[in-house]
Amino acid sequence: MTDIKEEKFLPPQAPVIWFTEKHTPDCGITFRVNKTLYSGKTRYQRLDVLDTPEFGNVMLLDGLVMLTQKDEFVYHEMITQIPLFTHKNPKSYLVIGGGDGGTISRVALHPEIEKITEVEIDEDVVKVSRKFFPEITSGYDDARVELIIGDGIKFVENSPRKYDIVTVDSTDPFGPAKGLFSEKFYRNVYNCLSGDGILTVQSETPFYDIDATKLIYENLRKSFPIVRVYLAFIPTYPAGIWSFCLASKLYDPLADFDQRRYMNLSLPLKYYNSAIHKAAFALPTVYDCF
Ligand code: AG3
Repeated sequence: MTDIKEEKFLPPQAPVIWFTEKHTPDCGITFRVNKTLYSGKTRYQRLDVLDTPEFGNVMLLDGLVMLTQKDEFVYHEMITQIPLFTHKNPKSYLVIGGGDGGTISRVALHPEIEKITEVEIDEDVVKVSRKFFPEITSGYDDARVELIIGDGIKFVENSPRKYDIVTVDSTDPFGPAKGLFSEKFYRNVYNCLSGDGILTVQSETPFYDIDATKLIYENLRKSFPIVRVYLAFIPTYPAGIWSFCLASKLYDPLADFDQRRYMNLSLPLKYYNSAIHKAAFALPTVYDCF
């Protein structure tokens, strides 16, 4: 029998700090924290950046995990590459929200995109992200990107321009983002899209509360003829399984997947590929309501 090593029981050198986001009243996710890098209150929300040993820098909005350096690529690739490789000839892209830059940076990988517009309500999210997440905010330096600090809800009410793809990269459907999930907002987005346009939105985890995802899906169905739910594995979001909705006027994400363009471009992606494009739309039996 080996001796139990005494060092194991010595007190640690530095205080051990842990952060927990509760996903339900009865469970959550916990990170050990090296240091708090930023804490502040913006005009709209509380904003924190934590340095963690397992996930790198972690951004919280109102105490909820928005992204981590280690797994942000899954969300940002899946919300952008699925519509980009479904649309036949995408040239213009509108992002509502997405102040951390992860979404526009993945859109900017595409040479066929001529113009990327981002409408973010909270300028502080952009500034803090540029400082603490430099590798995902590089898109802001791309000449095709235009950043508008403003309210996405109002923007789509009055936009004279049409876009080939719109992505709503928002927080959860309460607080400042609530209006970004309504039937009326989706109708306005529909009107901002060109005749063969596509919208993608993040639609929460179906695992704890399927009704949240269902409501988003049903609100989209009121305006769009084609709405498909797809899933991705995101370790730091509630339940680790996350849903997105693709709403489309014409293209079907499976029938119209442009695999040839995907192969030809050979972009530096880490999660998305041809097999994932198709597999992401396969849903577990309990979610067959979509
Ligand atoms: N937006 C969706 C994050 C939702 C996470 N919810 C939570 N942790 N309760 C992410 C923004 C990334 N650009």
